[in-house]
Amino acid sequence: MSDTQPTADPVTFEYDHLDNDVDALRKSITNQLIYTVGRDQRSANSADWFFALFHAVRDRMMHRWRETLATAQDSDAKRVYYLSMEFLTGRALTNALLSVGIMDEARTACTQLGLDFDALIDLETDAGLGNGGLGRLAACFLDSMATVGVPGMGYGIRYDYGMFAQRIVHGRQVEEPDYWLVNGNPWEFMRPEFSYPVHFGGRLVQAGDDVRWVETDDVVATAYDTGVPGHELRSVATMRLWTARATSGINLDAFNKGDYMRAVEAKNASENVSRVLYPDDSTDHGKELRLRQEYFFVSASLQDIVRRFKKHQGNFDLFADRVAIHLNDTHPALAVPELMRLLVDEQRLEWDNAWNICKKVFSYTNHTLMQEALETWPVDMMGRLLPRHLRIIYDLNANFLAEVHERFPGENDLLRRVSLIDERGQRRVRMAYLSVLASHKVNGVSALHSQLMVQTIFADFARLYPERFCNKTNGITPRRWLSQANRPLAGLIDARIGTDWRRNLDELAQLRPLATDPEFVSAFQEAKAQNKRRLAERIAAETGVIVNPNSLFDVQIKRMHEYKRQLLNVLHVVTRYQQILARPHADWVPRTVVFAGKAASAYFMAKLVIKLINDVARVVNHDKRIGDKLKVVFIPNYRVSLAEVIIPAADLSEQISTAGTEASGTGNMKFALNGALTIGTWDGANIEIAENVGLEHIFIFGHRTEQVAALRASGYNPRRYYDNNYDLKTAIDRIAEGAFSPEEPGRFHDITRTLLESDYYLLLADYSDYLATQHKVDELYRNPAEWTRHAIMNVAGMGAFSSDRTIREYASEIWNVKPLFP
Ligand code: 26V
Repeated sequence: MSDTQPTADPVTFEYDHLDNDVDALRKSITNQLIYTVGRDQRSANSADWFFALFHAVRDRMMHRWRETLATAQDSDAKRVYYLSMEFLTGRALTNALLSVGIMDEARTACTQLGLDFDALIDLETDAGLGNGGLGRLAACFLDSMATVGVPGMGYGIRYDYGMFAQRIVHGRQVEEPDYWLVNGNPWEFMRPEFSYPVHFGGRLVQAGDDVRWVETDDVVATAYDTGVPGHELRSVATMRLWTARATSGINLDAFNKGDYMRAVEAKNASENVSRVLYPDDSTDHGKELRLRQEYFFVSASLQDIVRRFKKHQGNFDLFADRVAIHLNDTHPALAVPELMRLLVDEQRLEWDNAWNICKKVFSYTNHTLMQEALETWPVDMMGRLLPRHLRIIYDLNANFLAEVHERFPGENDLLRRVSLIDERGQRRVRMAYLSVLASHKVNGVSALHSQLMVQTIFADFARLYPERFCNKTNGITPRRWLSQANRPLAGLIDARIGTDWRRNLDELAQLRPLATDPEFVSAFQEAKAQNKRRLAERIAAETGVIVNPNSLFDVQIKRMHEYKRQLLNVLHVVTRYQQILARPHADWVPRTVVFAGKAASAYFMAKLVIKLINDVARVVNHDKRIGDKLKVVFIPNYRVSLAEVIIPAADLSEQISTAGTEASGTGNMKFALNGALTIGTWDGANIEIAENVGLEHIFIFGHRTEQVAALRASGYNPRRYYDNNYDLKTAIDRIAEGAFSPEEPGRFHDITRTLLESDYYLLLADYSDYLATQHKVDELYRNPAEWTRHAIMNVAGMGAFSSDRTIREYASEIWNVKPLFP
């Protein structure tokens, strides 16, 4: 049964075999083992039991999923379609267990069956269909849409290979393919009835005003649906991911000529479009396969949206009342010309009418100001691959530039600057400008970022269309990032203020008076200690390094990027190492500095920093003179499920990007919600975290955005800092001399040279304040009650950073949709 076929006789559900008590669950699990997995108790291995458990849980979501779809269908409500190249959902089982509310029952049922429940849970592979923040945000948003009851759907790509797995070999990153589907994905439903042809190449034939796109190479997109359960199963959102299939099973022409192998190869090639996630979020490489991916999923999604609309409504005047399409960054920006193509070429609407519909339907979120990550596509590539879309973009551009010319006659440079086509050098299509032009709302992801966005990359557009620009500060789902990841703290909070905070995070404010309650403080400390012991065990298992669970856990986990300044953290570590050696008997606060994060495979500097961290770790950790006073670990293969273990154990959260570079950050929110104190710059959402938890409960340091600009404008000279700061000079010199790479002293020359000769991200300028602030961190840590008071005040102040709040704001101020299940 599809989600659009009303049945004559409504199906009534038989719930009796889906009770949530232990007996019913145990029965379900064993039935699933036999009937779905095809094993019996005698032959089953733990993977078989995992799938059996999974299906037993999934069954208990199905009725709500069907009800969610039916309610949305019956209500004629406007729906949100969230288009995203990435959904970094991680694991689904624990989340589902908590959402259905059968965690304890499932554990008992498994124990009764003689199974190790925690080991089973640990068998699940992460769905790593994203690079980092942007993809994880999309996953939190689906969780919140399901919880808040915003009728919506996420559309993306079902990559065969997700984010690569990272191994560390001799201190260096080695990438391995992540074939996450190898054992099957028990969570998804293939929907072959929702398959659409996607065209590439070919040429245009013009007949009067009519343009036909002919002789195309086609691929078929087939839908796979995954249910995303909201809190207490209030509703279940749908994530629909597309996979590529060759149109005809094989190339018939080659087949008929008797060349069987070539026939099958062609089929393989066209299916490559959904093969692999691009693992680089730092530079726009303009690779053709990436453009194909973008168009592939956008075209399938839009055809699906138009089909669903037409099923219930023939009249496109109502399209914008029923449909909101959100562009998660510019990666789905081809949705704009694609909707124009569908409306004009296929549905035969007038151009102006179609364009007015587009402008009401689309909205767009910008996630980065980094010039090198802003997408542009060579005009000739787009013309070859998507001639119809290039033509549409040209026509839109001509109309747009005419409008600008009329409003600002004589400003010819303005026309050149805002054109959808960058005419400097090789001509390129500017995807961000296309997205802004088509969207009724464009948002940034933190207050600072949204402000900088209209002052820098979109300054001209903000002058043309000031009413379009707004801010929607990011958020995170408290279900995964507190309830699920931090059972000890969640349990403690439940005992004091009840359980409602899971869907109303503002309730955490009730913890404020408990920040000095000795009983609560010590229970809070015990929860943290428990999480730290768990992480210490994990570190020992993964790296062989033994860390002291009583040391201060200082954590920086995120993608490796120069602007995020992991290297500044390393400079602090090296300085601390030197200082401990100089004064071994001083009263040092023991620290464990934890790093994790992946580098894009071609990002030389980021990879060299990983090597540096590992080299420093090797030297420091083996230095007998240091002992417990300092340990450094790099935990390999950072991913969602690993973050769920690391974050609850952190004392200190490193959010140290150069001011003005981190659009928002969401890791910063996860740490603060779990009772870590932040050491951070005045950047992204750090600022709003500071404002919400209180400036006295956070460690802010470094140059602010205006000061960064001023410093650069005055001709920044990193040598000045190096020459004038003994500790800084020593740290850099030690690295440069090969103190951490005696077998190859020049190994980090590229790092030290860049620091001294350009230092674009101003590490040297922020070093001394960073060190002074780290000193304050030590001093506070010596006073556990005071430290914990600050930590509790952080948790208590994080209400505003629930992604439920973010989604409600998008719903009312951008999408204009009302929750269906209020
Ligand atoms: C960029 C690119 C560049 C072109 C090719 C492929 C590709 C893939 C992903 C990206 C993503 C870069 C943008 C991004 O992830 N931004 C992050 O978004 C988070 C959610 O809004 C935010 O918290 C982070 O601060 C921001 O860096």
